[in-house]
Order: sequence, then C-alpha cells, then structure tokens
Amino acid sequence: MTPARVALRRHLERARARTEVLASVPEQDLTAQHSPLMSPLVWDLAHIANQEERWLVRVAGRRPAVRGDIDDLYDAFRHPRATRTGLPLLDPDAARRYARAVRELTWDVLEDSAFDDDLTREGFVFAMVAQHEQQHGETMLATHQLRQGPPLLDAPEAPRTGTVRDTERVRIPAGAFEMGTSTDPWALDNERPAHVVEVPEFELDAVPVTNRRYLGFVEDGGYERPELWSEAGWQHRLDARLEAPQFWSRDETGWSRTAFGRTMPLHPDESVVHVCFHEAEAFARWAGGRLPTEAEWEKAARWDPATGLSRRFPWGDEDPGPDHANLGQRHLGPAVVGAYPQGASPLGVHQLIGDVWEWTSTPFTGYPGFRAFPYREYSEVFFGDGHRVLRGGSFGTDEVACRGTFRNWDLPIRRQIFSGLRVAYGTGDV
Ligand code: AVJ
Ligand code: FE
Repeated sequence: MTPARVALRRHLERARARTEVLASVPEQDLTAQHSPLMSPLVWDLAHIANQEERWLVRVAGRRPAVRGDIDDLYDAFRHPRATRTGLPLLDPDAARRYARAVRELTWDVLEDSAFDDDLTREGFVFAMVAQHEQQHGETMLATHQLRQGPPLLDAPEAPRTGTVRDTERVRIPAGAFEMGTSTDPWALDNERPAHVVEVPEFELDAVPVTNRRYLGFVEDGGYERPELWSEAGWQHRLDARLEAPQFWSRDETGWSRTAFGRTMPLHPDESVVHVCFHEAEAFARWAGGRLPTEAEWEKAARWDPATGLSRRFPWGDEDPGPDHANLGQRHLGPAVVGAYPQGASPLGVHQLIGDVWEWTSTPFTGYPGFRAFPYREYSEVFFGDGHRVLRGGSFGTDEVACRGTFRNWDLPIRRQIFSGLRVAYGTGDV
C-alpha cells in the first residue's frame, strides 16, 4: 500500500476504535433518548456506517448496496433528532454487523481506487468519511455528557500546569493574510478556496477564557444585566433561564461542574466549556471586548509574520502531537490554560487548537468562489441560516477533523457542544 493509503487506513481504524468505545455501553444506554437535542447512540452507529456505504462502497467503489433499504432512516434531514427513537432502527447488534460489513468492503475499495478523479484524488473521499465518523464521535461524546447515571467513560486528567496567565493578550498587526485553503487535500468544501483577507490590528486573549474569568462575570451579575447581551441573547437568557454555563452547580462549598457523570470543583484555570454564543458574546462585552471575527481567529492561528504565509496549524504544518494540543478524547475535559506551549502560534497565541471550540462573531457562509462538494447537505444548506462559526476543535475533536482552516458551526443557543471562547479587543474596522 502507498503511504497515503496506509494513513487513510489508520484514520479509519482510529475512528472505528473510538466509535466502539463510545458505543460500549449497556444496551438501554444505546437505544435511549438521552436528550431531545441528541440521537440515540445506536442511530449514530448505523448512520456512520450508512454514510460510509454511500460514499465509499457505492459512489467511490461503484459496488452494489449493502443495505439499499435503510437510507431514509439514517438521513439526518428526514427525521429530527428528537424523533429518532420512534423509528424502526437497526438494533445494536444489527447496527454493529452492518458497520463491519461496510468496513470490509471499504478496505477493498481503498486497495482498488486509482485516486484519479475529483472525489478520490489524494484519498479525499476516504478522509471525508473518516472525518464524518470522528465528527459523530464528538456528537456521541456530547450525548454521553447529557446522559444521566454513573460514569461510563474514563481517561487520564488533562495537563494541570500552565505557563500563561489568563489575562495576557497578544497584538495581531494589521495586514492581509491568506484565509482558507485550495491545496490541503483533505480540507472540506467550506474551507475552500484560499482567498486574501485584510485584517485591521486587534488584540486577542493569549488563551481561552478560564472558569476563573467566567465566574467573575457570573458573580458580577453578568446574567442580570441586559445591557451586556444582544436583544436575541437576552430573550434567550430569559426563556432558557440561563444563570451559568451548562453543567455548573453551586452549594455551600462553592461551584462545581459535572462532566461525564463525575462532579468536581470548578478548576479556575481550565477553559470554560458549555457556553452558548449569546453567553460568549455577553462575557466578551463584560470583559471590555467582543468576540473575534472568523478571519481574525484564523489569522491569529495561521499567519506567520516571518514568511507572510499561512500555516496548517499554529505550530507549523506537521500533524498534531500530544504536546501540541488537547485533542482526540485523550482527556475528558479542557486542560488548564498555557498547558501546551509547543502548540502556540508564531505571535504567541496558545491553545487555538484543541481544549474548546471557540465562538466567533461570524455567521456561517461560503467563501468567495465556494463550490459545494461533494454534497450540498454538508455545508451549503446551513449557510446564512443563523448559524455562527466555531473554530479550533475541542478535547473531543480528532486530529483528522481539525486544522487551522477547519470550520464548525452551530445555532447561537447551543451549548451541549464543547464550546468556549476567547475575547478580541479593538474596533475591527477595516
Ligand atoms: C460540522 C459538526 C456541524 O454534526 O451537524 C455530521 C458534522 N455533518 N454529519 C454536524 C456532520 C454530517 C456537523 N457539524
Ligand atoms: Fe452525519
């Protein structure tokens, strides 16, 4: 096998190993509706296999369907998440058998593919399917976070020593940089094409906002001061009765947070996680700043002042290692800030990759020259529909689905995702 095929095989295997960990739960935990926001885990399992069957077995491999009869059940656009337990889904054993049968065919297709058309060039569609499985891995992890009951997942604690104070800021000089990519072979459609963007000078927090800073906002009445919130944000704050990040609680001894069935005292130096866009925006205003635009975030993450070029990652072009970033579900939460000095950008911004997704102020749309590929439902149908862009990946994001150009998006009220923020300062005027 060629090196590209070996790498693709490893990514697909790592995705499957993780899916199996996330699905290694009692049968009733696989089929239950843990939250109206999430699918039952067994739906994700068969949906992962169905997406792989569609793109690798049928389209790239031009092979007959494994299951031509269940596409509708696993079409995310046909059935809202809250209704999926009511569908005649494959049971857990059948879903696992289906996934294994598809994967066997995938290996044949990977061997045979000439990598010679738009879809398979440099292994794109195989990487797309690995990214898809890992994105559902992160979604399944969020389902675990919403599940009630004793812990089912385990991992070593994230690093506990940091080198950066949470009030430090970095100045990003004014000037143009190249945003997005036309050359990264596994970049998805919404990351393309590369284009030059002019960014005025601004300052950015050197690290994500910590629990310590966020608690300052809570205790300063941040949730009682409408002037800090947008109109839509304040309305949501009232309707949803927001008072603190999701999964925080307080008693006589102070604040705690619950993660994956374990309650622990709030660690002041960890990145805050489980805030929605509206909370992030209000915090930023309270802190004397604003959310960064998506272009500002990407310039801080990728622009190298020495060369004027944009890197794949803040630390350079090489793939993430364990010293660069808190990725890949190696830990079940964010590290303390400043724990990954080797992952810093040339200008000294830390932890842009990993730990928590970071809200930006930018609505999700296509870049100039955007072309939907290979299907409109990945990105295009979400453009301009009130979704905001998040950047950088979380502790639950796999490296195959994370890079300096990667774009995530969600509705401004969502916070079951592993979302935090950092604050930008300066007018942002061009
Ligand atoms: C890019 C995370 C918003 O989960 O809705 C999974 C990824 N797309 N299956 C999502 C995705 C199709 C997507 N996000
Ligand atoms: Fe999907």
